[in-house]
Amino acid sequence: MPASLANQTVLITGASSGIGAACARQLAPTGARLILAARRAEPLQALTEALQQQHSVEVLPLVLDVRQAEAVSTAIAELPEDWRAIDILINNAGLSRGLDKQYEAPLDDWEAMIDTNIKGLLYVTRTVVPGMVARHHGHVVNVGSIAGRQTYPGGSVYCATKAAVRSLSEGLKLDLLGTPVRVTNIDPGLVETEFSVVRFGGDADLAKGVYQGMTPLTGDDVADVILFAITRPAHVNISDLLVMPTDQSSVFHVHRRAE
Ligand code: NDP
Ligand code: 8X3
Repeated sequence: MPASLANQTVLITGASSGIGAACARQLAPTGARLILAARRAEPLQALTEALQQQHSVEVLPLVLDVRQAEAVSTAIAELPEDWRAIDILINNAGLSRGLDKQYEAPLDDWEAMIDTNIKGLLYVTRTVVPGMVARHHGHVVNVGSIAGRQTYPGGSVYCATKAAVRSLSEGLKLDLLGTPVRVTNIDPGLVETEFSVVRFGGDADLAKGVYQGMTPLTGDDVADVILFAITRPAHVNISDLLVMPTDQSSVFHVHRRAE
């Protein structure tokens, strides 16, 4: 039987769109209390209001750039007192920038991906997990990618950041052994969100082409799996999950129908 999420405080990073927003929508009817973090205030506010109208859910929007170590620790330390005991952390904020060759890519793109996907995830983890250990209760979900398991041309730095997420999940689970705090790593294949629009600097046509002729996952498909992982009984740790579209079997194998 799924464990109840009632009164569990859940921090979702990258909640302003895609997988993070889908997690928020699916968690809203469960009785969980939601802290929705991202850099853009407007979509966070819109989601907060929509969820509050549709469900009797407590939601706290938190404008936060996970790349800023000090801002992360201050933001968590300064949460209203009854929001500070975070039970579930969904480390989902992340991005890719460009598809340039490793020997040609703009350095700024590397900095953005490494600072967000690796260092940002670490800053949030470092801030939140000590409280979980002290309270003998908690669950960390890290969103990696199939790109962390297989490298594709032009993707080497993004892929490396997601391989790092995988190592960090493994390392956190090892370091938490002997505590009841759980760690789940989830690696999705192609998911149609704002991800490719961000990767291609706002070029929506280029982004659309990534999913052309195939049926990608949706943010909701991934949120579904995350909800499964966080509702297992306390003695069950779903450590590692790969979730792929039926139309995709590896980063190199995507079945596309003529349109
Ligand atoms: P989206 O672009 O739709 O969402 C990314 C989220 O991350 C946004 O809410 C964005 O919010 C947030 N974000 C980015 N940078 C920062 C930052 N510095 N501080 C705080 N929040 C930030 O893409 P997805 O939903 O697809 O991506 C979510 C995660 O899933 C990422 O880690 C991605 O790598 C991973 N993933 C995606 C796949 C895909 O095919 N889409 C497949 C496998 C994994 P804002 O801009 O408001 O800060
Ligand atoms: C996102 C999936 O294959 O576009 O992590 O890198 S992929």
